[in-house]
Amino acid sequence: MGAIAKKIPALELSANFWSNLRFGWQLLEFWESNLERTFLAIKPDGVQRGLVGEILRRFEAKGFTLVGLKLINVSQELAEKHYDVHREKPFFKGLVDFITSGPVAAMVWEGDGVVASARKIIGATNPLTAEPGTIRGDYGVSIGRNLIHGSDAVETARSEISLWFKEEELVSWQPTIKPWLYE
Ligand code: IDP
Ligand code: MG
Repeated sequence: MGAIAKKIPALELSANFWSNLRFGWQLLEFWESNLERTFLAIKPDGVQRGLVGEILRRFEAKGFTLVGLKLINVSQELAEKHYDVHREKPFFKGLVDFITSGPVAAMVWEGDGVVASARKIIGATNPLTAEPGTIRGDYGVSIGRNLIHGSDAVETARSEISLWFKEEELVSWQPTIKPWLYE
């Protein structure tokens, strides 16, 4: 192939062409399905309290697919961008101080309807009013220590994923149990 490709430059492009085509096809499949991705982050209280495993387990057990995961110290800049919609709120400074105070487990999860479903699994913003059975309802007692962030809409998810993750940090894969999860 190499020798022939040297003689015919057009063929040299072809390996790239097929790989681009495959990537494009996967993208198209993702678009056409109801597959969504959401951004979740276990805040410093969740990490400090040793709840990373328990929280991951809930989303795994539900049937969602983990496509991105990293433990990071959040910079001031990232924190302020992430919470930009709350910039004018009285709790903004406390929120940014808290999210930058210790490690955060940042994740991207994939699945049909995962954005809204993850918000249900997480529960209401105030853990005292969050339903038992939800993460905040089961493990929290105060609004400023509510353990986990979850994107509130598909559009928000898209921008939060690109804010927190580089494209190459996300892994597309096909869970072999899929036929047992989806009709
Ligand atoms: P959400 O996390 O349920 O989407 P948002 O209204 O987007 O809730 O608020 C972002 C975060 O800001 C909350 O998760 C919570 O940690 C914090 N927060 C919201 N409201 C208050 C408040 O009244 N006092 C202190 N912190 C708050
Ligand atoms: Mg929010």
